[in-house]
Amino acid sequence: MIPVKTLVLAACTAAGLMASLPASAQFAKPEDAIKYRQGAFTVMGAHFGRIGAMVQGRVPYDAKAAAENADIVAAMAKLPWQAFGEGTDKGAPHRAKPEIWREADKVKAGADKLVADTANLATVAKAGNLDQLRAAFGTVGQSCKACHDAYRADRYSN
Ligand code: ASC
Repeated sequence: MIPVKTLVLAACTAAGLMASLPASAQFAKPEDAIKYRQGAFTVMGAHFGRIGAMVQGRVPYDAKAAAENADIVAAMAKLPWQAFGEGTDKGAPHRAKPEIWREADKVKAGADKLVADTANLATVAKAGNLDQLRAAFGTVGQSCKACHDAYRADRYSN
Protein backbone atom coordinates (compact mmCIF):
# COMPACT_ATOMS: atom_id res chain seq x y z
CA MET A 1 0.00 0.00 0.00
CA ILE A 2 1.19 3.49 -0.82
CA PRO A 3 0.88 5.73 2.23
CA VAL A 4 -1.95 8.29 2.01
CA LYS A 5 0.53 11.10 2.67
CA THR A 6 2.50 10.13 -0.44
CA LEU A 7 -0.66 9.98 -2.53
CA VAL A 8 -1.81 13.39 -1.33
CA LEU A 9 1.62 14.86 -2.05
CA ALA A 10 1.64 13.32 -5.53
CA ALA A 11 -1.85 14.62 -6.28
CA CYS A 12 -0.96 18.13 -5.11
CA THR A 13 2.25 18.10 -7.13
CA ALA A 14 0.32 17.02 -10.23
CA ALA A 15 -2.31 19.72 -9.65
CA GLY A 16 0.41 22.29 -9.13
CA LEU A 17 2.15 21.30 -12.34
CA MET A 18 -1.14 21.45 -14.22
CA ALA A 19 -1.79 24.94 -12.88
CA SER A 20 1.56 26.15 -14.18
CA LEU A 21 0.99 24.79 -17.69
CA PRO A 22 -0.68 26.87 -20.40
CA ALA A 23 -4.45 26.46 -20.55
CA SER A 24 -4.15 24.52 -23.81
CA ALA A 25 -2.24 21.79 -22.06
CA GLN A 26 -4.55 21.38 -19.07
CA PHE A 27 -6.18 18.19 -20.26
CA ALA A 28 -4.81 14.78 -19.41
CA LYS A 29 -5.97 13.34 -22.73
CA PRO A 30 -7.68 14.50 -25.94
CA GLU A 31 -11.00 12.94 -24.90
CA ASP A 32 -11.05 15.21 -21.85
CA ALA A 33 -10.58 18.31 -24.02
CA ILE A 34 -13.31 17.18 -26.44
CA LYS A 35 -15.78 16.55 -23.62
CA TYR A 36 -14.84 19.82 -21.93
CA ARG A 37 -15.49 21.95 -25.00
CA GLN A 38 -18.70 20.04 -25.81
CA GLY A 39 -19.85 20.58 -22.22
CA ALA A 40 -19.18 24.32 -22.43
CA PHE A 41 -21.08 24.57 -25.74
CA THR A 42 -23.97 22.50 -24.35
CA VAL A 43 -24.33 24.68 -21.25
CA MET A 44 -23.96 27.85 -23.32
CA GLY A 45 -26.63 26.68 -25.77
CA ALA A 46 -29.04 25.68 -23.01
CA HIS A 47 -28.88 29.09 -21.34
CA PHE A 48 -28.84 31.01 -24.60
CA GLY A 49 -31.94 29.05 -25.58
CA ARG A 50 -33.74 30.19 -22.40
CA ILE A 51 -33.11 33.79 -23.40
CA GLY A 52 -34.25 32.91 -26.92
CA ALA A 53 -37.56 31.63 -25.57
CA MET A 54 -38.12 35.02 -23.91
CA VAL A 55 -37.11 37.25 -26.81
CA GLN A 56 -39.23 35.12 -29.15
CA GLY A 57 -42.24 35.30 -26.83
CA ARG A 58 -42.43 31.58 -26.13
CA VAL A 59 -42.09 32.20 -22.39
CA PRO A 60 -42.83 35.42 -20.47
CA TYR A 61 -39.98 37.92 -20.20
CA ASP A 62 -38.33 37.68 -16.80
CA ALA A 63 -35.54 40.25 -16.55
CA LYS A 64 -33.83 38.58 -13.59
CA ALA A 65 -33.82 35.15 -15.25
CA ALA A 66 -32.57 36.69 -18.50
CA ALA A 67 -29.68 38.37 -16.69
CA GLU A 68 -28.74 35.15 -14.89
CA ASN A 69 -28.84 33.18 -18.12
CA ALA A 70 -26.81 35.82 -19.96
CA ASP A 71 -24.10 35.74 -17.27
CA ILE A 72 -23.79 31.99 -17.75
CA VAL A 73 -23.64 32.35 -21.53
CA ALA A 74 -20.89 34.98 -21.21
CA ALA A 75 -18.89 32.80 -18.81
CA MET A 76 -19.20 29.70 -21.02
CA ALA A 77 -18.23 31.64 -24.15
CA LYS A 78 -14.69 32.01 -22.81
CA LEU A 79 -14.09 28.33 -22.24
CA PRO A 80 -14.21 26.08 -25.30
CA TRP A 81 -11.32 27.60 -27.23
CA GLN A 82 -8.51 26.34 -25.01
CA ALA A 83 -9.84 22.84 -25.61
CA PHE A 84 -9.18 22.87 -29.37
CA GLY A 85 -5.45 22.28 -28.91
CA GLU A 86 -3.29 20.21 -31.18
CA GLY A 87 -4.20 16.53 -31.13
CA THR A 88 -7.77 17.11 -29.96
CA ASP A 89 -9.24 16.20 -33.35
CA LYS A 90 -9.41 12.58 -32.21
CA GLY A 91 -10.26 10.86 -28.94
CA ALA A 92 -14.06 11.07 -28.85
CA PRO A 93 -16.81 11.68 -31.42
CA HIS A 94 -17.17 15.38 -32.23
CA ARG A 95 -18.35 17.70 -35.00
CA ALA A 96 -15.38 20.04 -35.41
CA LYS A 97 -14.19 20.28 -39.03
CA PRO A 98 -10.44 19.91 -39.67
CA GLU A 99 -10.36 23.60 -40.71
CA ILE A 100 -10.68 24.61 -37.08
CA TRP A 101 -7.09 23.45 -36.50
CA ARG A 102 -5.82 25.06 -39.72
CA GLU A 103 -7.38 28.50 -39.41
CA ALA A 104 -6.25 29.56 -35.96
CA ASP A 105 -6.43 33.30 -36.69
CA LYS A 106 -9.97 33.15 -38.05
CA VAL A 107 -11.11 30.91 -35.21
CA LYS A 108 -9.54 33.27 -32.67
CA ALA A 109 -11.30 36.23 -34.28
CA GLY A 110 -14.63 34.39 -34.11
CA ALA A 111 -14.05 33.35 -30.52
CA ASP A 112 -13.10 36.91 -29.53
CA LYS A 113 -16.22 38.23 -31.22
CA LEU A 114 -18.39 35.72 -29.36
CA VAL A 115 -16.78 36.67 -26.04
CA ALA A 116 -17.39 40.37 -26.76
CA ASP A 117 -20.95 39.83 -28.00
CA THR A 118 -21.90 37.67 -25.01
CA ALA A 119 -20.34 40.18 -22.58
CA ASN A 120 -22.58 42.78 -24.23
CA LEU A 121 -25.56 40.42 -23.91
CA ALA A 122 -24.89 40.14 -20.17
CA THR A 123 -24.62 43.93 -19.81
CA VAL A 124 -27.77 44.54 -21.81
CA ALA A 125 -29.69 41.84 -19.94
CA LYS A 126 -29.03 43.67 -16.66
CA ALA A 127 -30.63 46.83 -18.07
CA GLY A 128 -33.98 45.04 -18.25
CA ASN A 129 -35.22 46.17 -21.67
CA LEU A 130 -36.69 43.40 -23.82
CA ASP A 131 -36.12 45.12 -27.18
CA GLN A 132 -32.45 45.71 -26.37
CA LEU A 133 -32.14 42.14 -25.16
CA ARG A 134 -33.64 40.88 -28.42
CA ALA A 135 -31.10 42.87 -30.45
CA ALA A 136 -28.15 41.67 -28.37
CA PHE A 137 -29.47 38.11 -28.58
CA GLY A 138 -29.58 38.38 -32.37
CA THR A 139 -25.98 39.59 -32.53
CA VAL A 140 -24.80 36.66 -30.43
CA GLY A 141 -26.84 34.25 -32.55
CA GLN A 142 -25.06 35.53 -35.67
CA SER A 143 -21.71 34.90 -33.95
CA CYS A 144 -22.75 31.33 -33.10
CA LYS A 145 -23.93 30.73 -36.63
CA ALA A 146 -20.84 32.14 -38.36
CA CYS A 147 -18.60 29.60 -36.63
CA HIS A 148 -21.08 26.76 -37.00
CA ASP A 149 -21.33 27.42 -40.74
CA ALA A 150 -17.56 27.44 -41.12
CA TYR A 151 -16.39 24.87 -38.61
CA ARG A 152 -19.19 22.55 -37.47
CA ALA A 153 -19.76 19.34 -39.39
CA ASP A 154 -23.25 17.91 -39.87
CA ARG A 155 -22.19 14.53 -38.57
CA TYR A 156 -20.14 13.31 -35.66
CA SER A 157 -16.69 11.91 -36.28
CA ASN A 158 -15.94 8.52 -34.84
C1 ASC B 1 -28.92 28.65 -30.06
C2 ASC B 1 -28.02 27.56 -30.06
C3 ASC B 1 -27.08 27.83 -31.00
C4 ASC B 1 -27.33 29.16 -31.59
C5 ASC B 1 -27.36 29.16 -33.06
C6 ASC B 1 -27.60 30.55 -33.60
O1 ASC B 1 -29.89 28.77 -29.33
O2 ASC B 1 -28.04 26.47 -29.32
O3 ASC B 1 -26.09 27.07 -31.34
O4 ASC B 1 -28.57 29.58 -31.00
O5 ASC B 1 -28.35 28.31 -33.54
O6 ASC B 1 -27.63 30.53 -34.98
